[in-house]
Amino acid sequence: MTITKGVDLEIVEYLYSAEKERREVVKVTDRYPEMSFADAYSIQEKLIERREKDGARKIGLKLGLTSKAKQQMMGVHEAIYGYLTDDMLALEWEPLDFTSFIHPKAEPEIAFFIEEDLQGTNVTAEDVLRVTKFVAPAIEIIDSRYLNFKFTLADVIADNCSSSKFLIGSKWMSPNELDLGQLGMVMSKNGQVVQTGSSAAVLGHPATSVAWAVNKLGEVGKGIKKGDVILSGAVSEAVTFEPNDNFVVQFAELGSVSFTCK
Ligand code: OOG
Repeated sequence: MTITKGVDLEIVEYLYSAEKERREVVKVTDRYPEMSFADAYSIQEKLIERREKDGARKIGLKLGLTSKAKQQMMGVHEAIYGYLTDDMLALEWEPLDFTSFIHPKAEPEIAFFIEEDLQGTNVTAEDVLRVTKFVAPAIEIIDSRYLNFKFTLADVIADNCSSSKFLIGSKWMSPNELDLGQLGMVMSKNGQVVQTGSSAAVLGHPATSVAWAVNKLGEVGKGIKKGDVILSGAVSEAVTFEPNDNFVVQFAELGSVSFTCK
């Protein structure tokens, strides 16, 4: 670790206040270029603890940079993970308030509902599917706290991987009932198709993505828990939105999920 004790908590307050005050801020590595991935994950943990102090509850995980396209864009070879808290859950029938964001983007995702604790460093996609009760269509709203949505990998990890809100569609299915590795997806904005993709974009199979996160957590003696919801990573590029925009994400077999922003 290269970031000293005390400085980590300053960075936590810096990012937390940017989120609360809906302000873009200069990225952390501009000031602390030495911030390592280990530092960044440790800051992320403390940022979540800070949210918990304010009443938020950890309810699961999210994956990021799970597509080859996005990894190439960032010049990295690894995915990243962050945490979901209960206050991030948004509802399809309640318009999102644009003023609660900085510069939000929407991305299509597949959510996993976990029914058994799972921990280890050799966990496979099959293990993940065995402990998954349901999968459901989801939308993640990402809203990086950094200026112009620009950051290094360490910056985005510290910023809880740009997490902001997420929505879950109403069709929940057992992963055994569908071909989860090859689900077609169409995302529309105000009735126009803006992204198409396949669940295969998520590290070849969304369960592989979840297994990657479990193994990564396993390295630090952690795992996923019964009751967790996990967003397995974007199926396509993220798309920006403005007040009055409406999004629908439609998955083959798995149904749809939508939101409107006011
Ligand atoms: C990082 C998080 C992206 C995903 O699924 O790739 C993400 C970013 O802000 O691009 O959640």
